[in-house]
Amino acid sequence: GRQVMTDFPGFPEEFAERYRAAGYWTGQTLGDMLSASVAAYGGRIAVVDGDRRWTYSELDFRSRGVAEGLRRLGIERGDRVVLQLPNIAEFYETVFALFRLGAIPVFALPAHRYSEIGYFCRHTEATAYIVAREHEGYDYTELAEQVSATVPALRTVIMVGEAGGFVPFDDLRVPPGEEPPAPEPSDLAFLQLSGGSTGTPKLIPRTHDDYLYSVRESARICELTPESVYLVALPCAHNFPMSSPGSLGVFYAGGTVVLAKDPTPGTVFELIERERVTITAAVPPLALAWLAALPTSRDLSSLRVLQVGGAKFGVESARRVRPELGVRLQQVFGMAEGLVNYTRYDDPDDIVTGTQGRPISEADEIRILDDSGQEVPEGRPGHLLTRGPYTIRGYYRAPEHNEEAFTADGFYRTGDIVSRTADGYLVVEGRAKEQINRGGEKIAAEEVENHLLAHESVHDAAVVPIPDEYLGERTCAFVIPAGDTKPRPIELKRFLTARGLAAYKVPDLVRVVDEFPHTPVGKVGRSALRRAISQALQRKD
Ligand code: J2J
Repeated sequence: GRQVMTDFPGFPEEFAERYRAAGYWTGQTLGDMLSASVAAYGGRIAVVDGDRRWTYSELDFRSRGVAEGLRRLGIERGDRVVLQLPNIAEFYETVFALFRLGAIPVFALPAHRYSEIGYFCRHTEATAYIVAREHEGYDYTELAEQVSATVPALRTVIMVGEAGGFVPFDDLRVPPGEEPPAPEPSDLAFLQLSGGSTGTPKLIPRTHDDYLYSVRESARICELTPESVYLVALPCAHNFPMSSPGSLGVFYAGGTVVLAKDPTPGTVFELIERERVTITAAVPPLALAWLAALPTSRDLSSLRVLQVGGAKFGVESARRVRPELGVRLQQVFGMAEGLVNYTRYDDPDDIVTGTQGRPISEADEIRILDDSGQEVPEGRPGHLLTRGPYTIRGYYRAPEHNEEAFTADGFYRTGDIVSRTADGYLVVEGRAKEQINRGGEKIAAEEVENHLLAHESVHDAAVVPIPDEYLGERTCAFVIPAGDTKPRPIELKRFLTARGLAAYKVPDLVRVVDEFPHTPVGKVGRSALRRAISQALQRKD
């Protein structure tokens, strides 16, 4: 079935017309984009995964085959398909197959477990789940069994590798069939994950038109060419390595995407040397881990650009990149909801190290407001709101949350506190949303709190960030016991893991307390809790 309008608020027609007239939206689909690159660069290498090297023509042929395989399994236009693959070439084969069919990938991460995957499947009424058998020592069989046993709408589980009782991915590899009718460029292309700040994860509906605009402009800003070799060290399904400029930017430009199976310096440096990688992207702790592994006997001389984003890269760290790694730093402040900011290659050093960049587009509307909704003076911190040609107007199937997260005139409340320089560069100063940014991995406080509240010995829970030298932030859960038995921290952590919560969301610290501080309006005083735990930890040092 086709998407119905009520699934999410799209761009108002007046804006869509404006974005088309300005040439931002070109009427191409992501499948068309690949076809254009096949026509121009067919014999060049598109994807490298270990010993596998696929040209553009091969990637295209394979994805057409997989599209036919999926069609034979009954997957059709508009169907949601939860995709949970590590950094392997099958990811791109499948994504383009789904784009061609007009089916909607839901981009889960390898770290997700039953709590997340079950929710994505149910909330989107997914008909299929595609997962790899093993990654980083974890066997996904049990997860897949649990999901297929508990989600009635799910008809098919497809597994890459030893598939057991599931459909082996190799079964999808049939000769391409008749070209399926192309999706509309204004259609929903996929659902991306939001870092979120609410009890349930939010899904982000992106259209072909809007996403391709951000991909094309990102490729231009990052000067990608057919000679570019981009290393995917972050999880390939995340918005940053997918589109800023990421793998899709590289496919648009005719370059080569190299997949790293893990982001350790050993793996990454070896691939940079072997594949002559020119650009890669990292979150701050990863960039620091790479810097800490220097000097290396590997030849990193091909590398030109290190992009860092996903969390604040402190100015002291930022200053180390060029002298120590010998490459240009590019800061990237983006969000899967849309808006992406880059420092530009010709920016002076103090902008590159001291800001998080400026928006992709002159059509990105930026508002920085104080608590009462008034514009703040230049250079002062305030709430960042944004609207533009590639920023969503609402989450998927979340009408109530959309009332809060978007203004009546369609601005997205990012929850980030930023200031703006005279030249229009943004500096991330903090956050107003109840979220922990654990080295780029986003954790919604309320989601973890809800899981804690399900424990019989927990009366109340508040999850807050605590500063961490390496990760930027870690997670601390404060809990008030129910009755006389104090729950033990290790027991609560095991409880969350057993409930199928992704490991990165399990609190690093658990503190059992008698009560929470409260704000004057009676809400839990999160900032007081944050201060209390930071001070207690400092006293310990
Ligand atoms: C501080 N905070 C940042 C930065 C993101 C490119 C790059 C990153 C993402 C991403 C992305 C930050 N400094 N440089 O999608 O295309 C925090 C902000 C933001 C949230 C979005 C992309 N870069 N952040 O990180 O959807 O709080 O996207 O609102 O995962 O990460 O998270 P996410």
